[in-house]
Amino acid sequence: MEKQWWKEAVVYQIYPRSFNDSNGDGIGDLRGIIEKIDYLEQLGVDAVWLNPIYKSPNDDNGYDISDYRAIMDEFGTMEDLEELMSLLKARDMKIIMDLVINHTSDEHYWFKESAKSKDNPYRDYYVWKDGKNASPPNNWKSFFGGSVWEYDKKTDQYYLHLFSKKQPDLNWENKKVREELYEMINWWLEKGIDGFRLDVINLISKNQDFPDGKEGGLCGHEHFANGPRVHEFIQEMAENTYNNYDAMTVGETPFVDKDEAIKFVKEERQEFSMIIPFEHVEFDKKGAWENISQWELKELKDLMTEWQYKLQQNNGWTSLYFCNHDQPRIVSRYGDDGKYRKESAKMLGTLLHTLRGTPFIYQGEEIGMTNISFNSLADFDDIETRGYLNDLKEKGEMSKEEMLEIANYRSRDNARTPMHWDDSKFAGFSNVEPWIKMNDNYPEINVEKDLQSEDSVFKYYQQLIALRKEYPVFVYGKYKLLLEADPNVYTYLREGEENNLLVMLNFSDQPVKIDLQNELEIENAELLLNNYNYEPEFSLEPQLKPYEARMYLF
Ligand code: TEU
Ligand code: CA
Repeated sequence: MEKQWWKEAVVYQIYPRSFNDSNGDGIGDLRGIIEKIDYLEQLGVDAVWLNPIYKSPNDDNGYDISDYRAIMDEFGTMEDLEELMSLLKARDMKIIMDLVINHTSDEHYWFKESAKSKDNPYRDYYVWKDGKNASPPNNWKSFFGGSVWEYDKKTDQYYLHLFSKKQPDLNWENKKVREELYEMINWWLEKGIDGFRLDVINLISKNQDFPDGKEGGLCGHEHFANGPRVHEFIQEMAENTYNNYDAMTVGETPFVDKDEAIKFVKEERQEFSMIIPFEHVEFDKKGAWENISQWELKELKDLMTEWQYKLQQNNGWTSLYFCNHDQPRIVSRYGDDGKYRKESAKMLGTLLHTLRGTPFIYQGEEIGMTNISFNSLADFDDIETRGYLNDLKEKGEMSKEEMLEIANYRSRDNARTPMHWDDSKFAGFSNVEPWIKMNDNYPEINVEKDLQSEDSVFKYYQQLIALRKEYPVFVYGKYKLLLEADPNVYTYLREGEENNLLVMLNFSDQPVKIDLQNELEIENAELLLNNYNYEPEFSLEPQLKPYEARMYLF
């Protein structure tokens, strides 16, 4: 396994809109991030990934870009970004930008031209099709609800948008489009960016027959996810852009299973450093957003394990995450956001930092922030949530209360409410009402309070990051599952050249005893870290407290 800086790094994800507002307009911004560089350094992270900060009408909070080479007005200026970059560099921190090239905004110059007429030179930059008997060209469904086709009266054709109708898909079949994008990517690399997180990058190649999709799941995905030319396009892009730099690339890839994943990340193929897998954040939906299903630890263990084995056998790397700006908060989803909030936050943090891959911490996770509980459907801001709620309303099978419960559990807004810095009004995020409702538990859960507490989640994350730097086994060790059948405890080894790491994670709110006598032949091991304030002696039959996490070295 080749050594790479991005394998050794811990990445901190910043959702700029909700991180820190420096100029009192209720919207987080670049200068707000600059103000918090000390905080990032204190945590010990090596890189930050910024969600899109480019010029955008914000139909999907920056994932609809109208100018790839300009900064969103609310976030500041190019000078602010350059300052942020040089300040990060001075502290040895890398900067990763979001790269959204499956689609643009409908307000991008290319699309505005494209929509003008059928013979406009930019027409083929996007996917335009005739309808079928006054209906859309096919039955594909958008990620945000409804059809992927929007009818345009002026030219009497439909354009394709896998996301909102203000996010038309670029036509990657067109070489000119690809060349324009590569030029733009190189422009950013030349500016000194250390890498990219490539948004829905496995959706760029569509089946050019545009056949109807099978019903069930997101209709049509078999024709637009991992399409016929996807690897050809990615390899062409890689060769012409980031592979000429020491860049980190993270491909965001919905609808990719572990076999498909290898094609994107097998080192020899030179496509991406790593991908963002989805199965472990989808398995509890059982196919539908509105399913609040019970899930079993066994399922999560099996999934993680299959991926870990597959990737290490095939010389491939992955990103590790349990939350981001599209997902609910981790303690509310995989842990306990009540009595054991801090214990479970630390237990999940342990999982994040000890699996094989590059950990991504999502802002607020390091203080154990929880899901929201909005009182009204009108409080939801996210375009995906509103899309799904619309579909549910149209079906008419659910009460408002049920829909509210689901949205509070599932909505992307859970991760998008402002960061809690202290217990002052608006949580130190801003001095005016923020762009989205606050999570009302900020007086109890905030950075200042966490840092003052005996059992700080932040300090535990700090320790995890420091340990990961100290022992190569965290990065390069081989993963091996132990006690496969145990329904409550996730136990595994990382086997390194110099030493081995043993991790035990109790996912239940009860004390649980495990028996490792048939798994391990050791008598002693050194406790590296645990999440309760005591030092458990090493034993092959340990009794774990609720949500206890322990790490031993031997
Ligand atoms: O997300 C793509 C994606 O797969 C999501 O739609 C995800 O499945 C869903 O949100 C889970 O609830 C990326 C970005 O991360 C997201 O914020 C954008 O809205 C989307 O692409 C379109 O650019
Ligand atoms: Ca601001």
